[in-house]
Amino acid sequence: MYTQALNDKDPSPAEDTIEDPVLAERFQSRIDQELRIEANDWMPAAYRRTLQRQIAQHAHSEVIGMQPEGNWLTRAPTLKRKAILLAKIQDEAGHGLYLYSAAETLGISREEMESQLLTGKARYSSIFNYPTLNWADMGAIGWLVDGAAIMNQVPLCRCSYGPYARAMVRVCKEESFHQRQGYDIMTQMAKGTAAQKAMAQDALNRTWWPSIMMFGPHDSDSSHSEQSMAWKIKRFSNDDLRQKFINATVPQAEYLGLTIPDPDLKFNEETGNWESGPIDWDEFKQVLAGNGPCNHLRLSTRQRAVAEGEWVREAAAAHAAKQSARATNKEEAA
Ligand code: FAQ
Repeated sequence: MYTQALNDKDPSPAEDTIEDPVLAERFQSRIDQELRIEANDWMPAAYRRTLQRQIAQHAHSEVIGMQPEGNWLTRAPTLKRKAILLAKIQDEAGHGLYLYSAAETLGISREEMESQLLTGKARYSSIFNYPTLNWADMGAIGWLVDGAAIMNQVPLCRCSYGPYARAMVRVCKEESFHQRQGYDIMTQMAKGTAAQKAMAQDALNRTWWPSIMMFGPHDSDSSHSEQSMAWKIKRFSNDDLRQKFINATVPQAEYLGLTIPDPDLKFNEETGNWESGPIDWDEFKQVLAGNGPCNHLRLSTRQRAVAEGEWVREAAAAHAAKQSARATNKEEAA
């Protein structure tokens, strides 16, 4: 058993900075055989760091990602839409929690990850630094943002790291519901009055390019892809996933009678791909550098929420301590 053999030699995550070539070879062979790596298995320090970074970034995205939609909760057009949107946002919070838990199995604490987010050290998905200006944005987020997230995350269910892969199974099921609810909003609006259709088109115009950027830089500029693919953390490259997303989405826009805001978009008969026009990577870089339209708002809102929730966490901890002391007293008295 590889797991046992690896663990016998190096049971402690702290020791994995010593890169024993035999262990490294066995580790890669395990991956090549499509065997999962589990929390207690030996792993190269760089594999651990890559996963800590990616899973934490993913968790932060789910948590920060609640804000653009939360903005419309009080203004949902019907009670039914409000209930659906609320459930969706709560799902995103849940995804953040599974993902923080998955990252914790790699030896990083929730507090450390939170501190990295609150101090601006950690990244979260660029898409959440854009504003939500009309109700149709709720449709566009579900359709495009959750749609892009599913395209990226279904392969993560086969990620080589077990706790991440398993967390992704439920996340993907829920994202699938999110995508459908978004497309349902878009359908209603695109097939509604002229004003509603214009709102749907406006939401598509603003959300399209940021959604395309969610997949990350072109493969040629992606610093982590090659290694992450060799480790089977990533199963497809950024560009491959982006292309799959565009191919899936163009017919959906056509069905809605909406126009994708890309004058250069064209179908290549030979490859069967919808080829996009040039992506504005300067905009992407600006957003990653903290200069997107809502970076400051998203971070300050999160910082405020954490500060204002301090008393709740203190009260919960005090209550738990009281319950535990009572249980101990009862045991001693018995
Ligand atoms: N935004 O070498 P690569 C969701 C960074 S969840 C910000 O290609 P990698 C659900 C990257 O970190 C959405 N930063 O990196 C929802 C790296 O920075 P570093 C989140 C980005 O990791 C829906 C640098 O650029 N999903 O939407 C972005 O191999 C609705 C070089 O890039 C995940 O996190 C970006 N878009 O590939 C919630 C999925 N792209 O560390 C609420 C898991 C790249 O060198 C409402 N993550 N960067 O400073 C992944 O699959 C990967 O991490 C990628 C990036 C594909 C995002």
